[in-house]
This record gives sequence, structure tokens and C-alpha cells, in this order.
Amino acid sequence: MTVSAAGVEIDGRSVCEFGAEEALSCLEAAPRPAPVPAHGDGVAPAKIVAQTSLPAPATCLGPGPDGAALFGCEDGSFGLVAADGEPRELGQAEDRIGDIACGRLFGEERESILVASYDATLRWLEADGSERLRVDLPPGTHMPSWGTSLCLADLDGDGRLWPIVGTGSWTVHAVTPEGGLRWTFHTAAHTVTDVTAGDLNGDGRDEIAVGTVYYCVPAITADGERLWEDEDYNDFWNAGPIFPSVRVGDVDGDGEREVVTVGSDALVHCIDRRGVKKWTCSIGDEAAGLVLSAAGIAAASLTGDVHLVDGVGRRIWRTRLGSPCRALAAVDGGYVVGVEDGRVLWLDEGGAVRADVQAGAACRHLLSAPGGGVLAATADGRLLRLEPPGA
Ligand SMILES: [Ca+2]
Ligand SMILES: [Ca+2]
Repeated sequence: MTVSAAGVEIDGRSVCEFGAEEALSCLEAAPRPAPVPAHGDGVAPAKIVAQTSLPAPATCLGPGPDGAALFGCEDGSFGLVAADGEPRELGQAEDRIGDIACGRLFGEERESILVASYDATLRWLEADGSERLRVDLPPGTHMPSWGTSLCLADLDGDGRLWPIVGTGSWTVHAVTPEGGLRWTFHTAAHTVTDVTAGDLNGDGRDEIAVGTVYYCVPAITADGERLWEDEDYNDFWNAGPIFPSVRVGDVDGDGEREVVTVGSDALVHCIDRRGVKKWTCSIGDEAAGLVLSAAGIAAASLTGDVHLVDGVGRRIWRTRLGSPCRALAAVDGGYVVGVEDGRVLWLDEGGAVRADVQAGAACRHLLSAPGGGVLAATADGRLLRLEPPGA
């Protein structure tokens, strides 16, 4: 066990991170945490290239058709913004947008847009925004059927992508081309926060990993059955209640994909394809973002730190930003982070802050934009296009 000013490690894995206000005073010989980088310490100014007001604060951003970006808002409006273009509203749901996605569904030539709303609908739009189909998400027995989360999954291993929607009413649905349901998976009393597709068991068909608000990270087979039969509920009980995001990738390079999530216990959890916990790593507080990339597993915390963790749970670096993180996205050569005091910061793959800009309000969602820029949605309902120096 190693105790330092940064936290406690056992066998090289972080089990407890001290926050910015919690550095131990009795460890004067230990290295002090790195200071928060200030503008001017090699941090170049980024630019606000364009900004506009959305109908309401955004709840989600996502890649759209033909290089455009998609947005969904708290008031149920949704739309797209073309590269260097103005946002264009495509429609209006009756309640907030839970998630928005784009892809070539069922092997079609053209891309489609999917919009999941808390009004218990899934909208399927053509790339031009015209509505093609609307699916009423079936009511649950206790909770409303909010459409909270979306992903696309190759359920048959033939390259054709199916829409997968997670709901508030403890269900995940696979939607057919006619707007019916191929299957419905019941999470057993766990409202869904996130769904992510990936071939976990290596049979060429995608499974679905699911984040929930209540002590559970299930995985679903391509046929809608439970993939993990042996979930360690005691472990999830310690880690929960909320798992806001799940990611799938072979993070340790052993040829098998893992599910990576962060829990209310302030730990990054790595779960193998059989549902067995491989490791955990502390990030010191609840997570505001989780990104898998070639450099490692990046997680931003409400403490105001960004952590990069390797595939076996050892910390590579930790960068203090001095304000609670609210959004994290991968960009070419590193990461971009939005923090509560309104700054948006670019970090390189080594964790050094290279550029920043003041967005004027806390940034809630970030999306890498074509051409090196970033789209940022702020808490006060603006959408900004930002560019680091040299972009
Ligand atoms: Ca599979
Ligand atoms: Ca692996």
C-alpha cells in the first residue's frame, strides 16, 4: 500500500483519491499535487468561432448525417447544425430529449436520425429531418417510459444496424424496421441511463451493455436475453446506485472486450465479458464523463480532475482543473473538458492543458466537430463552436 498526497494505492491501483481540498498535511515529504494550470502557463487561448441560442439548454449532442451534428433540448426540441452552419430545428417532442443518434439503419444507403424523448416516443427521421416513423414506447408498470438512451447494434452479425432504446420503465427495446419491437429486455426495476453495443462474446453479433440508476450493470445478448447470469449484486450494491455511462472496448489488449463504467462509489469499474469484475480505480468523486481511446480510459470527475487510467486499472496521469468537470470528449491528440466555471480546456494525451477558452457558462455537453473544432452546449442554452489555436 502506498499513501501519498494524491491518494492511496494498493498494488499500483488507486483505491482512494484525495480531492483538491483534501490533500494530507502530514505527508510533507510526498510530492504535492500539481497546481491548477493558469492561463499563460503555456496554455494558449482557444477561439469562440460561432455561437447561437438553442430553444432551451441542450440535453444531448451527437454526430449527425453528412458531417452535421445533432442536438436535443430540455424543452423537447431537436435539430442539427451543419459544419459551419446555423442550427436548424427539425422537430419538437412533448418532453425533454433523452438521446439522439445517427446511422445507416438496417443496411440502408442513407443515414437516418433517431430521437428518444421523455414523452415515451422514439422518432425515426430521414437525413433531411422529415419524420419517417414514430414508435410509442410501451408503458411500464411503475415508471414512465422515458426514452433515455440510444445506440445502434449489429444484432445478426450481417452489418445491418438495429436501433436500441433504453427507457425509464426498466426496459431496453430492439426496434424493427416497421417500428415494432424485436425484443424487450427487462432490467428488473432499474431505469436505464445508457446503452452501448459491442461484440462481447466474440460470436460476431453485438451485445448491449446497460447503465442504470439502481445498482445494476446488465448486459443483453443479441436475442434480448440476459448475457450475464452471475452478476455480483453485492458488488454492484457497493458501487451503486447510479452508473451514468457504460463503454465497451478491449481496454487491456487481451483480445476480449470489457465493459467499463463509473459508479456512485467514485470508481471506474472494468467488467469482463462474463460479468466478472476485473478491477476498479478511484477517481475521487462521481464522474462527469468517460471516454475510451487508444491512450487509455479517461474519466472526468466532479472534483475537477481528469484521470487517464490504463487497461488494468493503473493511473497514467491526473490533471487538476480547479472547477467541477461537467463534460468530456475525445479530440484528435487528446481530450476536451468543460468545467463548471465556464472554461473549456484542451488536454493533450499526456494530460497537459494546452488551450482554454471561457464559454461564459458551464458547458454541459461537448462534441468533436469536423475540422478540429468542438461543439459545446452550455447550461444557459447556447451552442458554441470552439477552435483550439492552429485549428
Ligand atoms: Ca456477440
Ligand atoms: Ca480485454
